[in-house]
Amino acid sequence: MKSPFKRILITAALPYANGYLHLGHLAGAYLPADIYARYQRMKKRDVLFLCGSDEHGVAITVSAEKEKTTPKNIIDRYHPANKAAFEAFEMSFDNYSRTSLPLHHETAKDFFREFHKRSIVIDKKAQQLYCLKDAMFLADRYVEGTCPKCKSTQARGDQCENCGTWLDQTELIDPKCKLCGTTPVVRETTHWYFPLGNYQQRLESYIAERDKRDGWKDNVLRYCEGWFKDGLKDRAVTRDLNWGVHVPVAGYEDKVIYVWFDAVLGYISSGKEWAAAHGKPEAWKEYWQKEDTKYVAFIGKDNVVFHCIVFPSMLMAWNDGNTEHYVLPENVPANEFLNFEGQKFSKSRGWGINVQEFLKFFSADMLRYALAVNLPETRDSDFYLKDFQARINNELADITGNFVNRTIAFIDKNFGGIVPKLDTLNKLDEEMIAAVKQAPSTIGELFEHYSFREGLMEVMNLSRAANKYFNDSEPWKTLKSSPERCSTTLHVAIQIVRSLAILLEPVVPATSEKIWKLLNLDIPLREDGWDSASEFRIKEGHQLNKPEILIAKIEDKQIDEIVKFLEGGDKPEAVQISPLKPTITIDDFKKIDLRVGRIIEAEKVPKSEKLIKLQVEIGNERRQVVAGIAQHYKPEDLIGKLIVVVANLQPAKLMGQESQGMILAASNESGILTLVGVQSEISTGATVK
Ligand code: B3M
Ligand code: ZN
Repeated sequence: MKSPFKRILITAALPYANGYLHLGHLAGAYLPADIYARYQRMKKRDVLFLCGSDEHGVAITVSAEKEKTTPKNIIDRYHPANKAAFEAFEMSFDNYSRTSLPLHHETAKDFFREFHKRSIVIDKKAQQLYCLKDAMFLADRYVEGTCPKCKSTQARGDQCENCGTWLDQTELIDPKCKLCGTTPVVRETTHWYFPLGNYQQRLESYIAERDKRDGWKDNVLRYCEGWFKDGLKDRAVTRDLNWGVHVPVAGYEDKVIYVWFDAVLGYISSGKEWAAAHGKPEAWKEYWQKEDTKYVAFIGKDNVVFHCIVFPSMLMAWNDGNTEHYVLPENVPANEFLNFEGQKFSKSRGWGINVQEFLKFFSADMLRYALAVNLPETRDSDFYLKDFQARINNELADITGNFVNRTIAFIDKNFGGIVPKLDTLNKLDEEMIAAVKQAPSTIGELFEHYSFREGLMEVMNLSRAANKYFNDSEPWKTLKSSPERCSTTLHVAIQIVRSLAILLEPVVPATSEKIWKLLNLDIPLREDGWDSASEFRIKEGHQLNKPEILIAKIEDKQIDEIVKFLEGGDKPEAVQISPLKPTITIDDFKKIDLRVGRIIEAEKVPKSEKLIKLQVEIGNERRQVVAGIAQHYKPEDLIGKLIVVVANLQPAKLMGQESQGMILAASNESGILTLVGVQSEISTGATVK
């Protein structure tokens, strides 16, 4: 990192909360961002790492329509699920926010108001596609047609996924309504336009300057050059939709801000949420508004234009009129795509595997390792399960795992687990020591420049060298023939075990922790810091813990199981439902009086993290029910919901609150919980049987 920076702000693209995250997402923006964040923290740098769900736009409303539900239901399903998937994958976000938060709406409106006040955005009459049958303007993904550039027939109203062009919907050839398939008509409406063209020159020099300083990726630069060559134009930044951030200008409240124009600001809102949660509401400004912050925005390649052109120009526009200046990205590392078993991930074709599912079969570290060695940094790459198995077994287990294990086991067996003495060095020792000394800076340099794949390769080279060193030193022979030699070899080897734990942490944090535990060191792993990997910090005479297998190999059977799962065959053990309870008779069941109720009041039980106190209407009766759902629902979102109550349950007291019944909820092993409701409106008090 160049010296002018005091802190690092890292963001990773906000995934749409309209589907589950899959491995392709992880390889695109998230794993690289996490490796970078963890590495920088190990370097003892002041890091803020932000992300969140993108919950607006037509991506969400279309999903809702497909499922005949509300956009709110869609985001309330996928936001918590994706947040949990990221946690399971050990993403180290400082905050994972969501753009439906009022805090974010305010942030987006502030920007819009500012642009409106200074007449940066201008309202113009626009010809837009309108579907007579559905009686609506067809914003973005509501319309599909042929791309004027690459002639793909599946271009959407705002973007062609095939060639990445950001389109104006009226440019589409042969447009069709996505909802009913008819050809829309052109109608006049009014929209607010952001004058991207006014910023072109500044954007060009901004990118050239940052590229010179921090080395931008070729793929990103080429995209931007393409944009500049075509010339940037005014872009409509509002839409005739109901879902999103409403335009904060009198007379335009029925329109919303274009999803990309609010989503990129979600990074800022996430910082605000983080600051508030830490009781220092202004702290986000340290990261966002001090020029000695290095801001790095990790994305997938399809998001380049929005992060390299739209977002910076919005920040420039804001900065021009304010004394508080936002930092612009120092770099926007964008990855290409990851394919799965030779084909593109596709939600519509049901191809691929989502993160939570994968992690039921294999550990997060295994997945992190296999993705990291194969990141699509410069071109698309492929994820094959067989390849995954080979990588874990032949590399992580056979090289790193084996070296760690044989070193600790040898010391355990022959030195009672006590680190032996470093005696006179020979040439082999000296070469090995030189390699360890060099490793943190070589690998660090690669991570610093977003070459995570190569950085990891260097860590593995060090593992390989360490294994070879162990072999060539033949400690099992010198144990008898030359005890000082033997103790020196093992002393050097155990120091390398410690170095590897540090150098591997950004990629496989749980494995690193495990190694650290085996080493039985007092200082926590992350406190020792990256650079200390070049030093010998384990003292002679230090007691190690008993050896344990670090990485279990993946058996063919396990690969067969996941393949079967992918093919939709028998569900393997990992995803089987919990065992059923003993059979009951219909009379047993009839003892339970289940009723439909409506939640009319809801509040959190003070001092409890889990409990919510509900007032439930059941016919003309009103009950107080205390439910353990506070980690899944916000009280205000519960009001009005029709639910099912066990109405004849003996009352009980929970945290001092009387509960007169129980509400039904479904929950699975990964802790996801949803209330049981009824499919359509019915009067409360109705029996459920
Ligand atoms: N939600 C697109 C995507 O998920 C979009 C990214 C927003 S980043 C501010 O690929
Ligand atoms: Zn239509």
